[in-house]
Amino acid sequence: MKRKWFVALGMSFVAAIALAAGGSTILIDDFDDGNSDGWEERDFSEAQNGVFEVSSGAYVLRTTAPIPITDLGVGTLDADWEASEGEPRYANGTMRGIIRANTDGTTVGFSMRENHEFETAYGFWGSTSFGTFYIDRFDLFDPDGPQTIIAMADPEEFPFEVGVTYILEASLDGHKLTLKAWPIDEEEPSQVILSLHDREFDPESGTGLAVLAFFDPLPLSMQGVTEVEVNATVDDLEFIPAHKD
Ligand SMILES: [Ca+2]
Ligand SMILES: [Ca+2]
Repeated sequence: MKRKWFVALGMSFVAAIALAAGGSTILIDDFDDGNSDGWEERDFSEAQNGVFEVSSGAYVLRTTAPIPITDLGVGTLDADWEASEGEPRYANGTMRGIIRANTDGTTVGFSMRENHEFETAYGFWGSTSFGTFYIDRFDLFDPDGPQTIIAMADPEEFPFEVGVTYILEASLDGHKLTLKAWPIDEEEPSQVILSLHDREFDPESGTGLAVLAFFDPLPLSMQGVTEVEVNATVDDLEFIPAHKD
């Protein structure tokens, strides 16, 4: 017993050093209570057949039938974590969790610094149709279209594949954005996959954290795909503030 206690103390000491620069890790949700209380679930697809389920202690966002890739809402199923709304500590930091695309065509990941008045956000995604990870800026009222992809990884080097479970780390600190991801059964890499500066959305622009599933119509249409059944799983979501309060 004594030894176990000693080991546990050593572990927490290591964790304390790792987090010394920022705040303490905040559990967003592990869904082990079997419900999605605290999440506002919204189906932005035209098809309107999306469901949000907590099954086997994880969160599943899926459409109940294939939907055409011409759907103007690109099959978007959006779950907003309500506790982050209007809380400045969530504007800078790392959102971390498990993601998996369960069907070909599904894109899944995290949206951060969401603003629900102007409908703006940064997004960090794994896309089965691009076959890799990317970061975008979302601005619903942008005349050139709501989505601007601002960084994309090389699918040869950093593949994102259907049925594979990854850990995704999406980070925002001021105007620096990074994305790190790796298959859960592999060792964590030392390097991030994507890193860039973007000045479009300030930390003051929004604080909302969300998980989303949708599809990317452009690569799908180039592949001759006409419809997608969106289906993604997320779990073990947490947030590490970039700065102490
Ligand atoms: Ca869980
Ligand atoms: Ca719950």
